Amino acid sequence: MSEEKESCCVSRRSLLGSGAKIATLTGLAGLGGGMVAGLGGASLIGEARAAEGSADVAPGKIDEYYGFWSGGHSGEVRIVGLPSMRELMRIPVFNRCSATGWGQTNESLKILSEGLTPETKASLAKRGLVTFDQGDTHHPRPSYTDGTYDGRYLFINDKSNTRIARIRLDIMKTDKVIEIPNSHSIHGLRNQRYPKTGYVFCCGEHRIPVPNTGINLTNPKEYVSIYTAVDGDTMKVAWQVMVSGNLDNTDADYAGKYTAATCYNSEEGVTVGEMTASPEDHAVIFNIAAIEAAVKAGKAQKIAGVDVLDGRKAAKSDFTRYIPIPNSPHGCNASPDGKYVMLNGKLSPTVSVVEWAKLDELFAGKITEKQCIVAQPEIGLGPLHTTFDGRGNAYTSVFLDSQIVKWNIADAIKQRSGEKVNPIRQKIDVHYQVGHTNASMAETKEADGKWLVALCKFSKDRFLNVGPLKPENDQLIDISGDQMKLVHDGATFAEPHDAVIVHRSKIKPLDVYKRTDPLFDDLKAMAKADGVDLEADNKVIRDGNKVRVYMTSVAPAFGITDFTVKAGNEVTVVVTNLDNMSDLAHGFTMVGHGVCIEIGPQASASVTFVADRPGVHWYYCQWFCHALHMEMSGRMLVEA
Ligand code: RUQ
Ligand code: CUA
Repeated sequence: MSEEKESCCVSRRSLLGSGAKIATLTGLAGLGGGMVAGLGGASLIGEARAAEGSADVAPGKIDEYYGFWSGGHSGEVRIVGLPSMRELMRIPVFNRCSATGWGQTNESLKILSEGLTPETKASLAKRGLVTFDQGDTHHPRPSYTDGTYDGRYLFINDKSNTRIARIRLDIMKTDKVIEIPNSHSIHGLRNQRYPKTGYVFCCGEHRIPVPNTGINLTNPKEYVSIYTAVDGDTMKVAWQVMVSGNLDNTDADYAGKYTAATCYNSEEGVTVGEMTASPEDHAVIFNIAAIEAAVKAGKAQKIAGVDVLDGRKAAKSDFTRYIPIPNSPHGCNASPDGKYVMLNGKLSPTVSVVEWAKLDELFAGKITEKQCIVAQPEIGLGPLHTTFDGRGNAYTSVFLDSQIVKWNIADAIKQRSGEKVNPIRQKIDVHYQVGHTNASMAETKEADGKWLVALCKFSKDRFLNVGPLKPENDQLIDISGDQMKLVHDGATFAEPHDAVIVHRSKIKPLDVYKRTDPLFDDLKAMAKADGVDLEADNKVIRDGNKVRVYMTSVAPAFGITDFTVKAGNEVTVVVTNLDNMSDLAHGFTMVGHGVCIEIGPQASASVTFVADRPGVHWYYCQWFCHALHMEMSGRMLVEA
């Protein structure tokens, strides 16, 4: 496709191919520059045969869509190409990654620790930790400008430790992680669509006493759940609203005025029996301008340094409304025409359709909450999430029936007003117990109705038996025609809850890092204080018990091939990868020290450890970078 870039630097493949001829240590340094520019790249680029309705992307062809998959309790995000469903990359977020050193490099540890609350920091410190090494991701969502993806960021929640993270889409790496104070277990996450993101809306699911400092332990009636708006640019909490019931999922409109969130447990119980006793729960509607005005007017209390408003049912606030819907709703999905939000029934076989435009009248006191519901079609057993094709149809995942149900929104509205029409268009079996579903570009005003994924919780007999723990099954469905067609089964590991499908024209990742990236600012400052030029010098700085080793890497050699320290020294190794070509990552692994980090092309990274064992310890590059990759190594000599 014409918009695809041609790599201006040599590809890893052509480098390796020509490696035998040029693999002399002396001749290699020159490869870092533009000497062999123009080789490779272009022939690898082609177009997926998606237009034919085939999910077959031939070898050497590339996909039309990026899929961003949550990794569930693996704590990561995965990039999947569509329609091939090939897993392209994993982005470590809340997890500790052995391959890249995420959670081990000084740079990642700073990102993972700086946004934690003082209480969490103190608690971790007692265990000798600076951060958690685990997370439970559910809802990856890219940033928007004017109702469509702008390619800046992807945000994701960690339900297990009440955090959210931001991933930079230019380098596909996590750059910010914050814990949400006053809240407990962030589940639903969606972004402001208009004018831009803007706010990242986060649902604190479980109800707790606020502040959660030991008060009201046994008095659940005093617990609250908290809806948080984070400023996606600064990654600071903008405001919070206390809510009745357990917040589940949320979504924003296309006008920047309202968000909605589904809540279960309006009973405010603590056991399953108590939580499901009432046939009715609710969705909460948040009026953004009214919330901002209330904060400005000083109506919020400051708790943990954050403005917290009381939007609970009994408070009868002018910025929240409670729309009654059947028991235990789950998914909350805004339609790409900007008109509706679908509240998925879960325990009820229905989806309740709320019209955003009615909310003006609701807040003006002209209509009731129930009058905002314009349709309530019966979909099947266990409707969880709904997605869209941009042609007026909705697709709802039904967990108990193991189906994706296609239905027409306009017909569902007609049916509600008494007309004899059947909004259901087709039901297709999926395998099995589907959770989330999402279609290509469906969460933008550019929904294009080509592909849909059904993220099934069970795979049972669909794959080779791999033991008692089975993979999930992410299925691809072609929705471009009248009838949905199942075209692919994809085994995945624990546990993609949700995924978004983004056209490749929306994202422009880099091939190599920019040396001006703020990511390297700390290392540059440290090097400067040590009188070291990060991009040129290979130097060992001794500072009392601390040793800082600055080295460059150019395939296939480190700039320092041996350094000597004293047993007990705290060693910081800083590696700057001077190779300036696509796909030429190096690594730094220190044998016997649990150290293994990635250094991408033109990146710097550092790791700190104690060298407490006298002897010879080899370090090596673990990223296969060259015909002489095995030789890319050096020795740390530790004196007794
Ligand atoms: S939500 S299906 Cu987080 Cu449905 Cu998992
Ligand atoms: Cu550098 Cu392998």
